[in-house]
Amino acid sequence: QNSIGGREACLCDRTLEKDIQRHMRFTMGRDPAKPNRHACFMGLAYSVRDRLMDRWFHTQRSQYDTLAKRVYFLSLEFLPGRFLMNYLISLKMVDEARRTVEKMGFDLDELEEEEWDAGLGNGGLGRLASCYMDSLACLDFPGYGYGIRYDYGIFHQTMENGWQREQCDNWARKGTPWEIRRGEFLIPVRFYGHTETRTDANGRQYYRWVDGEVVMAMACDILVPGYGDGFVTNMRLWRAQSSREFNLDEFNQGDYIGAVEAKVLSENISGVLYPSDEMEQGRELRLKQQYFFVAATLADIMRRFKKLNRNFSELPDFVAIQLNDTHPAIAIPELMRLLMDGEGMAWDDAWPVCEKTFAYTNHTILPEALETWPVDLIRRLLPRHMEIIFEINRRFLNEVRTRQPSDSSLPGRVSLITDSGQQRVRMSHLAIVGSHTVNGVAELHSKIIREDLFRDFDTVFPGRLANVTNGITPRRWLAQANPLLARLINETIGPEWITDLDRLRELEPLADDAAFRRRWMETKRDNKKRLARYVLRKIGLGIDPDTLFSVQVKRIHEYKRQLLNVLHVITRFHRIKAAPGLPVVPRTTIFAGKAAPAYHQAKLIIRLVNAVAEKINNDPDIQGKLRVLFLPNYCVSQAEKIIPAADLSEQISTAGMEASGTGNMKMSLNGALTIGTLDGANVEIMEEVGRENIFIFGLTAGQVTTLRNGGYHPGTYYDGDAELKQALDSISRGDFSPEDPHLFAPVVDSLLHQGDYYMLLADYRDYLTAQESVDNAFQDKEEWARKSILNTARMGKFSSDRSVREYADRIWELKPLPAVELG
Ligand code: DL6
Repeated sequence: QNSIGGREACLCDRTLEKDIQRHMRFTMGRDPAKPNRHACFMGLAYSVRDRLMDRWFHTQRSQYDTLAKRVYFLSLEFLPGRFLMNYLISLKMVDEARRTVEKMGFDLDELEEEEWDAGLGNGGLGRLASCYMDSLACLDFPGYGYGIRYDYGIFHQTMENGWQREQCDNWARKGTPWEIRRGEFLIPVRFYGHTETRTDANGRQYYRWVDGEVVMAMACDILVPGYGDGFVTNMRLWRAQSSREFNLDEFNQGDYIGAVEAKVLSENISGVLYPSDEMEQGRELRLKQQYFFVAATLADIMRRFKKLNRNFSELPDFVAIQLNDTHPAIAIPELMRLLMDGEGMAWDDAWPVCEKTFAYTNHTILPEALETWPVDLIRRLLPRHMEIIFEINRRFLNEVRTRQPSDSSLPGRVSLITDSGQQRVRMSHLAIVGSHTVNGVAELHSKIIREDLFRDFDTVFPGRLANVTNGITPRRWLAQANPLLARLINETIGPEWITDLDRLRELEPLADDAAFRRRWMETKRDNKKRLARYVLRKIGLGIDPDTLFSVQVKRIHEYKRQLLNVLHVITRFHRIKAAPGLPVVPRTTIFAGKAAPAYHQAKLIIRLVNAVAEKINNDPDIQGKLRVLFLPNYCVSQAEKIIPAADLSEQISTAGMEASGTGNMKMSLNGALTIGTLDGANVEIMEEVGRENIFIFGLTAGQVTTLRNGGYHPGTYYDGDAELKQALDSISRGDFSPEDPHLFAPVVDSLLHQGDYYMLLADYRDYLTAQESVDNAFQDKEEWARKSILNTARMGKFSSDRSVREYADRIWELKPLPAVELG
């Protein structure tokens, strides 16, 4: 029986097979007598989606009927990956679907591969947003996600001669069965133009934003189901549409092509996701994207609120808006504009409404990733918003001067506008001033925010800066990605962990049970075999599941220090070459991740990984002892294959730089042991799993600062460490690029001659020592299995359910609203 939460009005007497065939015939226009794999996938996808529709209507209706407060999660990025398995798991329909498609001649795992990932995000920030959507739905919290329905998601990465190449990710080219396009539901969004003052009937002056160009935002909805109940929430993504089919003036003057071009140009707004995980300083289109989705979203929220017939001062009782980083921060002046210019509120009444409605999450302290926009650009694109931002700043700085008269430089430090050189708006300051709560994403990160990055705001707004440690959804990152381990756990302690991850603690005693340890490690080995088959298929390289799989998968960035891992690999290589007869613990070192297309140093690091892999994998002395590989096109569905197979999770960023990390949580949940610095959420992972079950090395965040301030000299480490010198010299000499010996000179230069900002050389020796501890631990199979089980058992804290509950209690003041059983 595929129905949960009651009978489905639209499906009461249908079987899944009949539904698939009906969709093949009537939705896909395919002859069900000659089904192909894609048609079967689409038929299954539509049939599964059908089963959520009534639950969705029902969830929406009950929220509306009870006047529930809702949270609106605004994010320029969501990274859901694939939907099919997620829907099947939440409907508890996996077995039924498998049997049904088998009967029709297909294999469910192969059908799953038909689906193109929805890669509408760059990495951690977007994936976190998707985990939070899953938890909102599973915990029955009334809420919506809002974002952009990009035509092209994060680029498809291929390798050409070891270099990253980017290809367009036309993810919805074959049609996507998951989205419901609301072609009739369009919201106008204005750009450019100018403001005017007018006077109303009572003689009061008000502002109007007029002229310019109007683009329409079309709603595309994607359902987000809870787990095993009737709750289904919504992710509403906006797509740009031209406001008119043709510009009639140009058309009538005979410029048909010009008219069509203008139409196409305005639709570019939702064309492509910016592929950098940092900010796009100067790009007008990026700012347009931000305002486009914010304006459409707030119009939608206001439309819904107005149906309640309440006073606008009550908005925060019904609406909480979470800003996922500063990308949607323009929502603050937009809400002020709507309340004042649209609804006639006075500033003093509108501002507290804004402050009580918004909360902001900071996801990075890297200076280059903190958004600022030129005042001139905002003024041209959004003239009314620039006026409002100036007024917010004027009032805020007056308050600051009154409250802290003795600190004359404080206003300059906290101002929303930079005044050195070109004036720019600091979006983080705007977001802090306009929100009631600002949170970091791990304890250490939030401490750095409070004590360093935003310390002035901690004085100006005591108590505003908070922490909510990130989390990951156990549905995708264990139940879906690792069905073998999930089955073993279910058989052992039951399935309650899926919605209550703390229940994994019940596995702890089993760490001492030899039979269980054996089954645990057999499961890991099966997952490693599955990954080995995938690697062979993708890059033609054979890897041995009995070696230690060390995994570093994440965006390629200097602060994440993939290069430190490479230096370690090169040293291992040199050691084996120097003493080929000595026994070693055989390893497979796996890298994957995308570099921002304009980030040349990161792309050179990918090239280096490939070059090192080429040399090592082809050296006869090294066979069976060390393998290195770079898997192209890291994405959610690939992560689902890699993570369950990891023995060792490499989380080796410079301390103080990784806000949280979430790959660290995913791997530990899947029984990998972490080698890491005391950075981001690694600190809390260590606290949970126990210092003896993790390999910690390197400088602490405090030591990094002290060393940097006291004068850091990478050359001393180079001169004082023969193995480090040998590794760097071998790169400089061209050992890994004999055809172009200077190819990697910029990599070595960054360490030896440009200050080694990320302090790889300072951490190198300690990292190598920690890797030796890993080797020793891995040789003791029983002990390793114990540690692996304890890692999984102690990951309860890192469920996104816990994170979302904290947001709901402490920030949104939101109560769950379970959907009533369908009758
Ligand atoms: O909070 C999600 C994720 C963290 O886990 C990572 O540590 C952090 O690097 C990432 N931040 C970004 C930065 N983007 N912006 N702005 O992706 O957020």
